[in-house]
Amino acid sequence: MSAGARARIAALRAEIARHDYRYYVLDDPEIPDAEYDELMRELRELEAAHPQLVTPDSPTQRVAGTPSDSFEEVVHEVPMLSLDNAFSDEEVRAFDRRAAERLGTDEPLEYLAEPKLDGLAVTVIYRDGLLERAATRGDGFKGEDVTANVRAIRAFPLRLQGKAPALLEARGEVFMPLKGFERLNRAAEARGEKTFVNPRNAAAGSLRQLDPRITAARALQMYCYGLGSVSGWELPERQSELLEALRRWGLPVCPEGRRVQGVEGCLEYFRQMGERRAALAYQIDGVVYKVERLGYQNRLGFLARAPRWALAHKFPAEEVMTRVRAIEWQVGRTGAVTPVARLEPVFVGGVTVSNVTLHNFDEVQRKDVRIGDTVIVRRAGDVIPELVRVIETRRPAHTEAVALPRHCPVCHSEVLKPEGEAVARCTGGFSCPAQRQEAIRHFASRLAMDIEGLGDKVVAQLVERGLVRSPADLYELGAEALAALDRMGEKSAANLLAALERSKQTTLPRLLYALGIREVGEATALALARHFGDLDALVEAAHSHPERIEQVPDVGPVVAAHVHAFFAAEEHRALIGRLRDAGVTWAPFTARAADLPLTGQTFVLTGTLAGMTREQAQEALTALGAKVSGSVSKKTRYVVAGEAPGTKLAKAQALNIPILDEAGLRRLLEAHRR
Ligand code: 5U1
Repeated sequence: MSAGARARIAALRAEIARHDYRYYVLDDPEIPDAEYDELMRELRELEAAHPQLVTPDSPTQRVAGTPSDSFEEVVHEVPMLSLDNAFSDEEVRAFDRRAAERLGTDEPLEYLAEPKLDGLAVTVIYRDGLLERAATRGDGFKGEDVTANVRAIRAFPLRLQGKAPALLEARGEVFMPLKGFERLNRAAEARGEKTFVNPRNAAAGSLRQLDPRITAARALQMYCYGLGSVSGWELPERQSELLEALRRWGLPVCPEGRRVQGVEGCLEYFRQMGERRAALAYQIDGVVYKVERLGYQNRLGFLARAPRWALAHKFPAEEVMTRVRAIEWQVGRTGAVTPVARLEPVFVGGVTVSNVTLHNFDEVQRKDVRIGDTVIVRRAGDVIPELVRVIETRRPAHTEAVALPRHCPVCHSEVLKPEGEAVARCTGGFSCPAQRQEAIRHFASRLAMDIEGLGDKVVAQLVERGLVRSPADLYELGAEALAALDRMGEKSAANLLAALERSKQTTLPRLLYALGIREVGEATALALARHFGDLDALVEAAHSHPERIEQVPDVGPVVAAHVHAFFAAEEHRALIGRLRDAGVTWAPFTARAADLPLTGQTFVLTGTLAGMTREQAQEALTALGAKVSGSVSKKTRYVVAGEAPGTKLAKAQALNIPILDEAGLRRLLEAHRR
């Protein structure tokens, strides 16, 4: 093999990495695209001639392997928390006051202020300088493994520059600059394909691609703003120094970040960014302030799902005017009849809005929304759109106040609104096709029986054609009937039958949740399963000793009454019988320690939790396999801190152990419940 080829390959790789760095990190490209492409072509040819010289960090290896069928789940070692939001100067001042009080300082705090990018959060692990794994945020505790796609994005170096730590987990936002977004949509339009509604959706859609070649072809950028796990590197004293270090290792960091003094510095930065926002090459929805000193960040710790040392200050929600074309009523799984305003479509907050929920009849009356009204609609960032108010001066003549329908718009059964309740309900129960459809959708959903391939459109057809009236009917469907549905071929029908077959082996908590008992969500289903152990014991208690249901932790009289009523109904007992006959099985509920998600993890509890006793928290954790210990050590996985925490919190901060507050604990428990 020629030493010349080896040296040229090394030189080309270094040159290409340098151009990636100049383009993505410094935003200062040195050569035109055509020259860059020429370097890549030469490298590809040399590697083709000398395949033994190909290494995983070569830029030719960004897109490697074949498209996958799905994304693997990744558990985040350090949870990816979110940010608290502020919508006014006053909220920012309150945040700053709280931080200063907690720290016991009178000096103005220093902050690192930066734009809040409208993209999606990712975390990327570099081991010994090499890109090892990348994942999406997911629910903050578990995300999806998107390594193959992140490798395909040129903004991410495959190898860090200089002396990198043994382990570095960089966190940031992947986004699509506006030019790339417009180009992507123009190309989609030219091909007659669907366009993306906004750059954030385009970035998310491009990253969550099963084929990394598609990701590679999209103009994605990334800016890092923080860290997850790190080892082999002593953290600096300041947030700005941390970002500087990331940049030195070759990771892109937003160039707009500034150190600012005190809350006035923050607000001034916010005003400036507001003015510059339209001129930026990417979309932002606010700015983020972070306490600059990492020592202070540690002392402030976390509250709920967000750090106490950082705040997102959002730009005001966009408001637009439009007209109400109609007010329709939708019927949900439990018969709730919900008003929805159909609007003349308007573009607001980055999406086209043509419907908004009005929540319930009381809300319609309070806002006095009428057909034909001109209304103000608001949408901020990722928040669902809302109808703010009616402009009464623009109301056309002869409108009428909206009345609650007396009969269900779907099955024509009577609609009742109990005194004192906001929600009106269709009394049709399972005879109402809308309730039936929603009940079946719920039964099949991921956290319930998890029947893959039984999406909304399939369920709607099954109900409309009268093939399925009760969830038990699902298990009697044949391949022919399924294959005859719209957009369902033999292959999909066979897949759905296999998914139905797989779903028959389930767990008691899933089954209880799937039954759709009113007010019985996933957590209550788990509590009921844990308390009664098997379904017969629960049914027996519901019949003969309803008071026993109230003894289940977190179950009050209202939920207990719903459980009682559910199992008292003959049709529900028949449903359970039919499910059993169809071969649906669930083991009695016993915690098997070895299989549990938190096995091997030690938690320490300190302070008082508002919504649960220490015993309940301990029980919930141990049920998931965790150990709960009385003292903090290096081996502690999390410290759960309630109000008025003791010295354990300080010790955890000194040891850099992640701290969860009550909401964080709840989210962790939810994420791991099965
Ligand atoms: N710019 C920026 N965005 N952002 C989002 N910084 C930042 N920091 C975040 C998040 C969720 O979280 C850390 C403070 C934990």
